[in-house]
Amino acid sequence: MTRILKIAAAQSGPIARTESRAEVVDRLILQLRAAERQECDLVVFTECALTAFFPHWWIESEEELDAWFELEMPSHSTQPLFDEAKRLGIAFHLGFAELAWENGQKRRFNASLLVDQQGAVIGKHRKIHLPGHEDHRPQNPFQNLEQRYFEVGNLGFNTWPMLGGIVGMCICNDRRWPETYRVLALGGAELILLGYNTPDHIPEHPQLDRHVGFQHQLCMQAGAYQNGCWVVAVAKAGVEEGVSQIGLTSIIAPSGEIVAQSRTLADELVVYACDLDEACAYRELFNFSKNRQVQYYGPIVDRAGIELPRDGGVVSPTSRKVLGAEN
Ligand code: CDT
Repeated sequence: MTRILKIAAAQSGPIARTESRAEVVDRLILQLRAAERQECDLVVFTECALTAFFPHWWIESEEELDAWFELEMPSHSTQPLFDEAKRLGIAFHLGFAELAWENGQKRRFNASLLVDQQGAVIGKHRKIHLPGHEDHRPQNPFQNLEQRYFEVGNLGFNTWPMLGGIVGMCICNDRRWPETYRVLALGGAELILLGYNTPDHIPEHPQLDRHVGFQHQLCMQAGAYQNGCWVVAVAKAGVEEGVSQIGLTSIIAPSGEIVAQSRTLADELVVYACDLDEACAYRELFNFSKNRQVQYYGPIVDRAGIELPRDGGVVSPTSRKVLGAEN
């Protein structure tokens, strides 16, 4: 039995601040239908796919902030997307800002859902690596206030059986951390889905701007190869409310090769028939259970920061400062 999944990475162009959920859902439904015409099994939408990316703005009013979040999923305005996907028999991935009540407490997460071909929600991820800052930086051309508006996800990195394979999710900045891919791969992930909003300018480090596209690809290509899995990464692209974001929506094979990529900064479907069994050779070569030497990996989970060597000479004060060491 072949395990070839036809996947549509549904890149989103900019969403205006004034665009309603219903208008955005109409755009997503058009992409679903285009994917169905190409006989796709799965459509992957981006991070916070239902609105403009509001963490780029300083928002003080709690009421105004709440309005950017979804209180339920599906909701009145997103139900048509779920209905249409079910009617077409297409599974999908959708990123959204989640407002949850847990133990009587209001909580905000940057989340994504996995919905099967029957329209049932089978998985949820809450973004774990939140980029940006909490403080107001009005001197910057735009901000990234994810650390102010979202909590660190409390669900971990999970995987789910779907469409004959094992699927994992992460969100945007999660893709830059090798731990993400390895934990998902240890959960059996053969296919990792993610959406992202990545500006092409880093206000605090403009000297890095020329690497933004390269580093976006680098981390995912390495993650795919080192963990023997497919990665499907979907952008919110183009100039949104004055913030210019990269496109480069990519489908990456377990070889680490980018096999399909977007060519525009607008709504665009990137389609590829992904053979999940292409991962077999890499899984066999690395053979985790035989060759991983977990007795030497302790520091990865025992501590977050850097511990300097105690033997063999004096650590320079510059190294100490640059590394932000804990000892
Ligand atoms: N949304 C999100 O996580 N964006 C961040 C911006 C970081 S700037 C290099 C990202 O990792 O793409």
